[in-house]
Amino acid sequence: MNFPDIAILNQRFGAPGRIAFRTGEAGLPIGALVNPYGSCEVSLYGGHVLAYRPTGHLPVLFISKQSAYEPGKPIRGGVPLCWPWFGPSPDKAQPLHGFARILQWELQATEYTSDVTELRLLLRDSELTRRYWPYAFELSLRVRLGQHLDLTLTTANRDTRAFTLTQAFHPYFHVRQIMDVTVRGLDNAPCFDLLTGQTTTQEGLLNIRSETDRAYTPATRECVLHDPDIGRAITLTYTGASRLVVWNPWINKSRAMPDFGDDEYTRMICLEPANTADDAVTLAPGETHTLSLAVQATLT
Ligand code: TA6
Repeated sequence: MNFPDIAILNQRFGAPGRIAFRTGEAGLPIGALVNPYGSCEVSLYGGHVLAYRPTGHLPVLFISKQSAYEPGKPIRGGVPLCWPWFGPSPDKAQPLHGFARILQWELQATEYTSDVTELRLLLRDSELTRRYWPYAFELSLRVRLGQHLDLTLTTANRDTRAFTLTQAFHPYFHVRQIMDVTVRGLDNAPCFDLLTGQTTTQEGLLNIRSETDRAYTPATRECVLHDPDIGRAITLTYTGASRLVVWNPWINKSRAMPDFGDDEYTRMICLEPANTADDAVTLAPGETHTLSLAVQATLT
């Protein structure tokens, strides 16, 4: 995979003290955004937010110490983008969670004000993408670092045919101890358990006590992750999707994942705004759809 020249990226898109590009693990080009409210890092490979740290906080996102950083493999942690399918591909023969997170994205623009630092990336259809999915599209990601972290993923149908997609932001949040955290905002939400195939209703706060892989349909597009050990609440507010998937691999699945430490399940939880199969998005030629997520951390 040919990565862009870092010196040229800094010359064209850098801004001293605010935006800088560097070579990360395995030579991946990374954009580092800074402003008075915090910092974040974005890999151009995969359009992948790797890190987010508000000023005065511990890191908000989790990255596995055993993650792969090589073309064709997703980075394990941060905010993987699941697009144009969430989960297995319709024909079960393509990469899990789509191809957007395993391709190199184009850097479109950067800008900053006193309060916000922004980076915009673009993925267009190509001969390579058409091997996975036969449609013309433009997929843009906007990362805005301000008093919170704003992610915006916009799909444009550039084809002559309609297409249907499923998608998700798949953030891995860092927690001190999974057994101590709770998730608020899912009370009374219908819940489809992907492990059992059963549909239930969430009663009260969500605790994680075993492998968890559930798609909730909450009444509101907001939930709060409470971590009493860190003394922090992380609020997720999202639009463009009606499902929230909650995932923790727990012990056995952790041991089965080569790019994930056996005990790393204790220090992460995925809370994923998603258009799942029963909430898929169909776009006619020329139509667009936006999935957005705001992440705000507050000390408690
Ligand atoms: O979001 C839940 C899920 O679909 C799980 O079923 C599991 O596959 C998880 O995503 C991990 O996905 P990844 O591709 O990051 O290993």
